[in-house]
Amino acid sequence: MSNPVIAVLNGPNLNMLGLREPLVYGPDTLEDVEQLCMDVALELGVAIDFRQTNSEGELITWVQQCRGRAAGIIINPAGYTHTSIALMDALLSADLPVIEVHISNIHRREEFRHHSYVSKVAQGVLCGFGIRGYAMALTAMAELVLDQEDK
Ligand code: CA2
Repeated sequence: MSNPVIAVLNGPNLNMLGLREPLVYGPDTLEDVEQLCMDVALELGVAIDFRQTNSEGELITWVQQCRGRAAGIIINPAGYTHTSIALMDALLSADLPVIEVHISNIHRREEFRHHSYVSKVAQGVLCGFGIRGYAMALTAMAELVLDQEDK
């Protein structure tokens, strides 16, 4: 059988990683994050579909398209984390395991970043580990989806 596909979806402004605010988000670019995910996925025996968009609608369309195509969703919803009931609804109806990732520790930052709509529908949340959080999420997701395949 072919390797299960894990969607790694990134929300608005994450295309600016490494280009601005290195003190908050670190020096790595989104390309570095994608390379890290590809390396880890290869080791784990999963495939990844890595994307970034600045549009809420496009992010929601991608989540909808995961149903039947992907085995799980890793998402850094960026600013939509704290605002988007529509994204939460889409994740819920995708009926797939969801892991939420944030590069920074959102709970050490401004009050408005402390609440996440996405956490309500996520299996787990990783925040504050920098871009390593993506690798950790992939490891956790691979365990979930490969376990599921055995059943
Ligand atoms: O810590 C994270 O990963 C966040 O999801 C990043 C979002 C922020 O709104 C969330 O509260 C936490 C912001 C992404 C913007 O990333 C930039 C990176 C470099 C320069 C400018 C923005």
